[in-house]
Amino acid sequence: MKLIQLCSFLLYGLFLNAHTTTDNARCEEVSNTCAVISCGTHSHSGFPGRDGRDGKEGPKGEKGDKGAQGSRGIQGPPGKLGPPGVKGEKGSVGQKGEQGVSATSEVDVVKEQLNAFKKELETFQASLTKYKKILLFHGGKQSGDKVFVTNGLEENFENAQKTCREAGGALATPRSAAENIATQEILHTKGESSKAFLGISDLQVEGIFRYITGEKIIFTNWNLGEPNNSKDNEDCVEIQDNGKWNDIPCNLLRLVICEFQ
Ligand code: GN1
Ligand code: CA
Ligand code: CA
Repeated sequence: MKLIQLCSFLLYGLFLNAHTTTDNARCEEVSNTCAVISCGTHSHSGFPGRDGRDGKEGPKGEKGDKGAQGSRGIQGPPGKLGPPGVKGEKGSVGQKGEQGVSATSEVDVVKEQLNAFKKELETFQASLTKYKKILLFHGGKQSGDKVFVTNGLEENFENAQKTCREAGGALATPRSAAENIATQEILHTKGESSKAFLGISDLQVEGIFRYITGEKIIFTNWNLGEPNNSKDNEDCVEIQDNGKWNDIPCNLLRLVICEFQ
């Protein structure tokens, strides 16, 4: 505002002195400061005015050319493992190894072990034969590998079974006519009409007799009309002095005959 006021003031002064002075210096002085001033009289052309103000900002220019490559950035993290490379060439032959243990000496070691085992087995068989002889000496009867023997006592089925198991054997279980005869011969050593339990019962399923091991029986020697499950209470089996079998109640007392093999 002050500059405009000054210009207006000076223009007014020029207008008053325009016809009285020939010196244009003052006009020139003023025109150096004001935007548009026409100096001099109407009959003479004045000094050229000053340049105008800057125009409005022009429209956005076209995209410039691609700049020069920037400086190298810092190293990134390591990438994923690449695919396996091409197989390399075959290496040179290695050094000769130490001499191995000969195959024949290994066989010899096994042979020695086998011979030692055979000797142990022979010793064991000898002692078994010895104990079987002792059983036979005590009234035992042999059939095949089995030896049947009694302790001379009468017990119920459960206790008779337990007695034989604790002695390392099992309740007499004849699986053939020969074994049945051997069992019958034990009875004869205890006098007439003696009877003994066998290791057979139908305790699990009525009417289906099985060995106490759970297997189905493969040999029977039932008396005529047996087993009859008399009074619906006969699940154990006795062998009578004639060698025949009869089902009886398990709580009755019978001679204990065990088998060892
Ligand atoms: C005996 O006593 P009785 O007849 O009910 C036997 C049964 C025989 C039956 C044969 C405990 O029964 O096992 O099947 O004779 N009972 C006993 O006649 O020995
Ligand atoms: Ca029965
Ligand atoms: Ca019966």
